Amino acid sequence: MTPTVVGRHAIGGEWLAPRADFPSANPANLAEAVGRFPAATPDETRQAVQAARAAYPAWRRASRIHRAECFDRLARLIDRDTDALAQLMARECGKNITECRAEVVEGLHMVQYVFGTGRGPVGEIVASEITEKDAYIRRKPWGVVAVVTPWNFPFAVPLWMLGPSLLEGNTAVFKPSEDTPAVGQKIVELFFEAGFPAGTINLVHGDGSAGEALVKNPGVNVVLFTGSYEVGKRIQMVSAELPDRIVAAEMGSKSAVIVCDDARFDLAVSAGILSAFKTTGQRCVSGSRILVHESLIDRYAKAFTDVASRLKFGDPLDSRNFAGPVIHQGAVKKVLEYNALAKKEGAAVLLDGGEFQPTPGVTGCFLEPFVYRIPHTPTVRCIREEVFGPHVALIPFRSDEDAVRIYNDTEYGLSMAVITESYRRMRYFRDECEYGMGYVNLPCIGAEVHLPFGGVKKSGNGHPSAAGLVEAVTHKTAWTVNHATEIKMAQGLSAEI
Ligand code: UN1
Repeated sequence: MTPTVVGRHAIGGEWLAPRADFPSANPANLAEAVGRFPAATPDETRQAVQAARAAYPAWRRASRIHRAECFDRLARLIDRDTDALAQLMARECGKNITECRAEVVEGLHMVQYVFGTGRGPVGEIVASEITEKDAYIRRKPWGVVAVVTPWNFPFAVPLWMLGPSLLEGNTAVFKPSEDTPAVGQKIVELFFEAGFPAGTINLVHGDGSAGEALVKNPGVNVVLFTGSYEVGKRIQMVSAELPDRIVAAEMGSKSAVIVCDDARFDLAVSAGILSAFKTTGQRCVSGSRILVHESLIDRYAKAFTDVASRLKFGDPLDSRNFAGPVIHQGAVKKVLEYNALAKKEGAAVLLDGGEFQPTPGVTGCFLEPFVYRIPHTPTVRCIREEVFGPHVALIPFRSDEDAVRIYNDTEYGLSMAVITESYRRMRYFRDECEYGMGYVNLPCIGAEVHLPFGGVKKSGNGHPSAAGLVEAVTHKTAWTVNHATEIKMAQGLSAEI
């Protein structure tokens, strides 16, 4: 029996275990508590922000290369602990162990990227109107960054955010999802072991109310958030009251794969399956809509349904399974409600996924895939709203213009894939679809950390995460130096007194 994790906040370099307020359950076996965690009181959250503020001046002044070297040590620790981290993640968020390992690697890549870029430029030198003047654009940190992260990528997404934030000289208060607090706590343990100074990274556990107290604290300069549109909107509204608050939000999606009539058929089926069902459809980029040219849709529907019906959903620790459960019983209920809605809205059901238990005597949050076909030009809710589970619509289209119109007809715009052999088509979809990440002849999932990650419309507010986050966690300053012995002004302004 694996020991249960004792939940602790980390404030100013101290570990505090004030109470055990809530459990973190294993979604594949609800009887198993992965750990018990304290929910931060408003006072504890305030102390965490104060600790981050207190640590900020010294951390900002430290050499950027020194800060980067802390990430080098962190990378070695992640590499050392890959298996243990993947196991903990599989138990706490239910993702298959193979995906958990890939996620640890994704987090490691971010840390390595941050270490590498630590020796890179911090700004640029630009021209000046005055011969004797040098002009620089330099990036400076904002101060304290709040990192509020989801359960579906409990390791990589926090590192996407903490990496660029701390490298640039900010300090952080991290609130992991209340569904994956043990993985969040483990991240902070590794930062401490890597030698990040006390207070540079602080941890508070809790649900939305801890998050709300954190976001309302005026001592926080930047909020980095990945999660639902509703929470992201609330963070932006609260932040609008604060004069120098930056919010970088990456929110929901209704991502899609577009299968053109010239597609390589087997590749198109694999791209659809991986987009829809990896992580049990619980990536923010999951492709819950597969748009298929009408000339192919009957054949595609048959092949897709055939593969989907054979996917094995089961124990996350068994690498032979394709994917695991959904995160909790609330998610089971939500997906089943959307399955029912699709039926009510006239969908032709191809696979009627319901609840099931792969292991006799063990209760987990398992769902079979739900696959349905919807008629042309639909206006139904089930293909516009985010479901976050193994629920996918196959939708026919007649022309490239028609596919773009259907693709763009949601309030989201995160990721899309087009399956085609034509470079002209590829370019047309690239320019006309609304998205942050676009893929050709690939699934609409699987980004790499050195690329910007984010979306448009209800999917994001224009500040991508991963490598793109440097834009949100720093501000640009202009710095001009006169090398003449008298003053010379720009715009021909007289310096005579
Ligand atoms: C998420 O979907 O919440 O692009 C993050 C991907 C992963 C990250 C997903 N690298 O699928």
